[in-house]
Amino acid sequence: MPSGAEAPLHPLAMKILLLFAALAAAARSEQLFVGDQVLRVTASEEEQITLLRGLGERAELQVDFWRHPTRPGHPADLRVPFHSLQAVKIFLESNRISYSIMIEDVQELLDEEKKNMMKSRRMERSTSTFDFASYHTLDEIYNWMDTLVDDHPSLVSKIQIGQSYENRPLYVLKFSTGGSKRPAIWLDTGIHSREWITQATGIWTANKIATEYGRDPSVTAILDSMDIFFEIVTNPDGFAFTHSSNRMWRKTRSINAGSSCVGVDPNRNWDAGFGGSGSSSNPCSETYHGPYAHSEREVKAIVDFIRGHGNVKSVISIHSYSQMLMFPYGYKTAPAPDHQELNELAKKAVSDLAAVYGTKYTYGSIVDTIYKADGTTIDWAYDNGVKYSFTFELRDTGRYGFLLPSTQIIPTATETWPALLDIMAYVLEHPY
Ligand code: 0X9
Ligand code: ZN
Repeated sequence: MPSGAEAPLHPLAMKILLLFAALAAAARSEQLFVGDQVLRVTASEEEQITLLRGLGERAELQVDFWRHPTRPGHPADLRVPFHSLQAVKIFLESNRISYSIMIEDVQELLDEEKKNMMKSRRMERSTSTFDFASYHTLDEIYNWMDTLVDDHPSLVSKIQIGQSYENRPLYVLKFSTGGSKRPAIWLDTGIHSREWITQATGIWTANKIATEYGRDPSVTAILDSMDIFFEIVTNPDGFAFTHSSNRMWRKTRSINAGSSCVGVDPNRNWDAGFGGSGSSSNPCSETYHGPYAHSEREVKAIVDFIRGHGNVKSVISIHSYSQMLMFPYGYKTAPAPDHQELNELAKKAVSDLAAVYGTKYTYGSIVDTIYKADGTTIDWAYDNGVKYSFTFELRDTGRYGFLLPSTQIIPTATETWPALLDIMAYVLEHPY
């Protein structure tokens, strides 16, 4: 066999492997999504939007809003469990709300995802290399971080900024060529655990930063004067849970007093318009803001780190999906004092992103581009003196949503890279 080539697995062997995986999943009480569909729903008038929001309030239906309804004509994506499909479809039809089926069977995509991870693991074992084109578990990612540090000891180090609710270490990769408290750029991926394309893009990007230093003049200039801090698995408890129990988990895993529902939305937990109408006070909601600002250890650790550092110039927080590049504010409609400048920079970044494969991003303030959202990372950063605060929503626009196939990891990371470089190079050239 030529080196690097994979022995093809016999179809029957693959079936048996999958069967074992399914049995193992059942034994671990992994949630299955057999027959669940993702519906793309487009309201044509304001009243229908109110009706759609009402669907989300009906706890028994367990509708999971992958993308929330915003304005008439703008689609919302709803994951509807098999048991409520009929009721939801009848509801939509009787209210003349048009919809189409984006994902026929969520479990089929999950099976495919599992199969690809198993394939990649065999490949990694035979070649002893890390597969950037595959999704990985928390342990695999944490191990990979050590490899990156080992391979680039004079550039990359690993620091721990705290512990998660379930006591997992919160690791940050530090890229630095020296100095102390140099101006810094903060990057985070995976604060919403189910947005797997973001952690995967984070891994590729961190590797790219390490390998391009000394080669790419732009990366070299950035790291000759600034440090980069990169938290790849920002919500490790949630991420571990997406692998072990529920692939669709978004929030943290903290226990809520007086409720059987678990978790806080870590992108509603920051002290920036905390607790307003762009978040929920219901612990069962996917946008639950938590009992108080920075209640989540995962959030507090970053707050303390950025405050303690004192010289962070840019915060870039990476989510999926929808293909957007946004800046403050999300909690209010008033434009940020730096709106024009941030808008120009976003415009350039999305144009350079599109130049790679033609992927189109929209851009603007959070509230103008997507919806009102209180207590988000970048609003907090901006209000705490970090002028260049941006947030990405990576691929796609809803064909696969949070279940983006791993074949799109490298293309997604590759096209995002010039946009990130634009922002970082701009920060370097515009000290403030
Ligand atoms: O609702 C959110 O937190 C973000 N969308 S997501 O599907 N990733 O959950 C939008 C809020 C503002 N955008 C970002 N901070 N990325
Ligand atoms: Zn998100």
